[in-house]
Amino acid sequence: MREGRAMSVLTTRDPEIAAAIAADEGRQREELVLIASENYASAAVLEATGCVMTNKYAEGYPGRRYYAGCDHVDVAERLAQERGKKLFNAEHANVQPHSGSTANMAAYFAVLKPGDRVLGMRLDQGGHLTHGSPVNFSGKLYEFASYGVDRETELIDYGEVARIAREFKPKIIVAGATAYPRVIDFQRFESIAHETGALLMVDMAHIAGLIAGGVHPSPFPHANIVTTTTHKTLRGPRGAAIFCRSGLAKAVDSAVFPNVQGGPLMHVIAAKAVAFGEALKPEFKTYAAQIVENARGLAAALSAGGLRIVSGGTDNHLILVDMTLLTLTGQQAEDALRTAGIIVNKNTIPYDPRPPRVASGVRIGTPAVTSRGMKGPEISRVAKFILAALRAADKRDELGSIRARVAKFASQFPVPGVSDRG
Ligand code: DSN
Repeated sequence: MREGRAMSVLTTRDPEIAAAIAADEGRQREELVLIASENYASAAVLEATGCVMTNKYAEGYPGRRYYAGCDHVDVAERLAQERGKKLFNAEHANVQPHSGSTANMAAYFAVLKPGDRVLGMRLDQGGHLTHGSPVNFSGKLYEFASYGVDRETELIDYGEVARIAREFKPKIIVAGATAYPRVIDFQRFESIAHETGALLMVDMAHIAGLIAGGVHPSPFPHANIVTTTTHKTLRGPRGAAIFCRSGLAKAVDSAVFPNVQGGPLMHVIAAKAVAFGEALKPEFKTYAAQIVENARGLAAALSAGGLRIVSGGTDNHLILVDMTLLTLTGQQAEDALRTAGIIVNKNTIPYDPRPPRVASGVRIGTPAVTSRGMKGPEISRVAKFILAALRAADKRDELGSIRARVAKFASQFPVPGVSDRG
């Protein structure tokens, strides 16, 4: 067991934390993790994340650090950079951002001045806080306009993107989403950016693993800057990276350090290198294709069970399910599913009359269950559990008995990186 030695030390020295970690391992084993942005990192990624490189200060970049003793962390960071560039066919990689938000902040700082105009996707139709929400630094520092999806098709309205871009004249157009189940046409975004004199930034955090696996079109070479997290479909450690064309390399690097961050997390950078290496292997393509096949299978089964799937289906790792037909809110659906051991998040649907804290839908993703080895037949079981829990939303006893069945079912699948060595 990977955790054997480390956990025995922790169990003795800090039993409270050891117990909390063990309990979360149990939760991850017994529940169905269907949060679209979560995944299971491999044993190798976990080992690197927990390694001694956490002890090292390495402000700067490989070969030009502000501290001595960086030879070995330089090896790790160079490997992460090289593997990341190869994986995404990018000219330059910065692997230091601690999170998706700091990656987006650094990307903006690299090319914008405060007050500059940016066009991004509406948060309530699938965007992200850092794409211009007024409660986020992005909406406070820059002047944002936003585009959304068509009311009928629930697909990105590229005509609207072009219309707004022509009028608003943003310095950057941001493409990328956290709750959009369809292919994003980066080539189309590029031509709109080109026509209106904007730069194109792509936030590929959710779909990076699908792009790496060749099952979603790549933002390269269409975008000027591409940001990503490393822990979602990519299955790496919690963190982020920025890729860009060579011409922007200097601006991006100095935006990350020293502008936004100080010392990089070298243990996490080592783990990013491991994850990029894993994603370069041929079997990652099979994994990425299975994520999408599972999401499509889940959408079809839930639709056959009477639920409305936003946009009629999915092309990627997630589905948005409208709970209105069941007369449940997104919050009620999330609660019922959680009680049954099925973990999703409530989510607004396009043109949602309800606020985000209540919402009318749930977002369901397949990356984590795919990492546990689930395929078609298991996804049918998952859909049956979901439908049963939603129909029993106000019956706690029934939800409790579904929870027991879910735990028995889920426990048959190893938790990657913990109960196996995968
Ligand atoms: N919080 C992430 C998600 O769940 O989509 C985005 O940062």
